[in-house]
Amino acid sequence: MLPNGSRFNCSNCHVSSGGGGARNPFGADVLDIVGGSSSIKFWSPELAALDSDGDGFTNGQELGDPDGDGTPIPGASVSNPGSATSKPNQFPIAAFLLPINAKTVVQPALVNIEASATDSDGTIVRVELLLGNNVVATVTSAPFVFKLDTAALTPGTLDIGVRSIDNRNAASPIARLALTLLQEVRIQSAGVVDGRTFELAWAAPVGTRFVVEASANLTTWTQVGTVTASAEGAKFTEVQPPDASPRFYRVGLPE
Ligand SMILES: [Ca+2]
Ligand SMILES: [Ca+2]
Repeated sequence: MLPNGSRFNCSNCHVSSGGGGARNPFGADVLDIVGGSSSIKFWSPELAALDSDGDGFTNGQELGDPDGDGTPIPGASVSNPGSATSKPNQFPIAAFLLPINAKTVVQPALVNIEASATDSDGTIVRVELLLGNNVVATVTSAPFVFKLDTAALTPGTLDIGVRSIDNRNAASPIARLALTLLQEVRIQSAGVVDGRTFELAWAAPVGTRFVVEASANLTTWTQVGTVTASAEGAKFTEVQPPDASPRFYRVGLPE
């Protein structure tokens, strides 16, 4: 006669879990409204709108049918409408602890991701890392830190999510962020093209910005230019002084 009534059975209306005898506050309201018979269908929007036990949640919220139409919300948290100590589970929340180390990363980078998770009426039992809708990693205690290995992922936009699960197995909404994953930079050509101009070319998505650095000793690096990739790819050129000594170049993303 009640939505999700089997969760608490006789205890929905009676002090004794075996039924009969004294009524709890919800049972008293049932008695007021329908005269007390549990053999007729007595659940109603009127009964759903009351907070019989005074715990701050309506009877409808407690039984997972807020509007009282008799059709409960699938998966809703169910608590006892006649006991002020039994309350609907509050959903946990989860969020990214920003900033993560970059918005754009190059394979095979490890991306550090940390999440925060709280549950106002219980405890967090795990936090999940999602790629799209797939759970790819789980951490069961704080700090909720993940290292996302990008080596085997497909370059493009990564849809990264985190969600938490509480001690009553309720899942938070998923917090999401987008991360751009670029394929590892592969130099396509490097050399002096006209006797004095050094030219370096590599493939990259249009619009991607790179920093080019040079070093004489592979220890100390100096930025020598920035490049934004066009439809033809990315190209860096630098005119060498006549007495230039050999030096190394490297390409990366801006800090
Ligand atoms: Ca209650
Ligand atoms: Ca909770």
